[in-house]
Amino acid sequence: MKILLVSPCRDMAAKRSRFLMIPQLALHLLAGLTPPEHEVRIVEEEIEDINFDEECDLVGISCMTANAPRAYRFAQEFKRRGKKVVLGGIHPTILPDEALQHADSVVIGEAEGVWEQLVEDAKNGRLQKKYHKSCPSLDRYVQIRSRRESKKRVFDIIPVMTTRGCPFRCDFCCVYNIFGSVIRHIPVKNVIRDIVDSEGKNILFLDDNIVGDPVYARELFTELKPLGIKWAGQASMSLARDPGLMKLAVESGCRALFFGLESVSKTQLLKMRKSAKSVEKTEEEIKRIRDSGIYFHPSLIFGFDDDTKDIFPETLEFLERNRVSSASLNVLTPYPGTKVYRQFLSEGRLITLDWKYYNHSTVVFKPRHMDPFELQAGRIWTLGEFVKISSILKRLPFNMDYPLYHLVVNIGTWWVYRDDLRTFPRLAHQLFPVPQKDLREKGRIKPWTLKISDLNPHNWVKVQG
Ligand code: B12
Repeated sequence: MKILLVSPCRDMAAKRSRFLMIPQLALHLLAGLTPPEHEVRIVEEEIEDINFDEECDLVGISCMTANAPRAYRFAQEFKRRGKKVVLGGIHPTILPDEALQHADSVVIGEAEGVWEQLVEDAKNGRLQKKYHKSCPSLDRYVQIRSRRESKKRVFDIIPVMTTRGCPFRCDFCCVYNIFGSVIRHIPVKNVIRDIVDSEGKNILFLDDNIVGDPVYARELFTELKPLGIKWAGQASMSLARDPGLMKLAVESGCRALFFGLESVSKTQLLKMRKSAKSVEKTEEEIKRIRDSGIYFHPSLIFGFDDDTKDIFPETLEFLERNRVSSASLNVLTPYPGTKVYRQFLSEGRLITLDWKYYNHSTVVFKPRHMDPFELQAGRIWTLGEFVKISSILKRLPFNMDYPLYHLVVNIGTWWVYRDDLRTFPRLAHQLFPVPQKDLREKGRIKPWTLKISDLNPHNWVKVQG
């Protein structure tokens, strides 16, 4: 059989350059799991257009929530041309019946333990509607040859996942729906073999928390040391409380870590089921991580029920005070399958069920202490203030270990901000028509002359008064 594996982008406007693209690990894993008698081709829409007439017998499409509508359209196009289509990934796992309205079959959860059977069934014309194996073993070594064959990207970053499952059941996160809440590992020897086989020198670990199991992390970092690679990943702040492990991480090639800090609000930090003690403690931990030589990139979320408009200047102050070089500034997104989704649905607070807006940067619900327009504007305002030349330069002397990276990443964020500011009036018109109308009537917001000062939360009282 000829199998085509596809990953759609969110929308064509969200298409990034090949320059920045990281290969989609799920598709390469599927290729590795496929018995050798079948021919597999991978198409990542970010770097190659989809040809619906391409000759193939089975199409596998991977999607998250934000790109599910596009994945569904693709599935229908392929089906119309007589191809069998299977959907997989986080969104079809959470809403398999919705996905089945567009495809012949759905894989719920991980592909390991079901993909070979599915391919065999497709070959014999008896594809089942749903395939699922809960928490499959990850002990088998899956050789991923396609990673080297796929089109080279400029940075040539190799994605690797060493663990699955997350014990923190954060109200806003849906990861446990797919990987469960018990941490499972790929044996260290297989991870090392995979990295060596990939011939990559820049590794991106996709684990939700690379130090989630410190015993495993210690073994992994020790084995990584002789490879001479550089790596980045995601970790929890608990790393700062284990200096030995942090040192080992640096020695094994760790250069940058992404931390889900989530909020700088004291109430919110303490409320979340994470190990945070106080904002001051968190700041000490940030310093320790940075002093060890690891680039610190926090991810923050605006729009929790305790957040007022003060959260925006508070976050900006926090980032500048701690001389943070870069940060992901997101809005709370009630992904299906999460506790916040169920809460907002039952409280009638969801503004839209169009999944394309469920992307971490668009407000799709009514916040408790702001209106949706204000939350959307506040995020863009914070982003804009953070990437102002004065702020970039103020933070530069404290990021002199990587001055060029600091500048490049901030300029990149400035482009994101500029795009968000440009699309804001259209988005506001589509999603929050009432407040925008109010504001327009008051002569404050003219979409064609929108300026960052219009989004300043300090001006909102004036705007509404
Ligand atoms: C790496 C990553 C990214 C990378 C993707 C790079 C790349 N090319 O792969 C980048 C940084 C670009 C990214 C972007 C985004 N991401 Co992201 N990302 C992740 C992360 C950390 C790992 C994903 C991964 O590769 N896992 C490893 C593979 C092996 O697992 P997997 O994809 O789930 O695949 C397995 C199964 O799902 C299944 N499977 C998957 N696809 C298919 C297809 C078929 C046919 C079959 C049979 C099976 C199958 O088999 C695989 C093996 O078992 C996850 C968190 C997580 N723990 O998964 C978040 C996550 C997937 N991302 C998320 C989000 C929200 C986003 C963004 C919207 C964020 C933003 N602000 O823009 C964007 C959207 C990108 C887009 N497509 O438009 C959310 C998704 C939530 C949701 N319900 O949709 C997650 C879960 C993070 C979170 N905790 O909220 N992301």
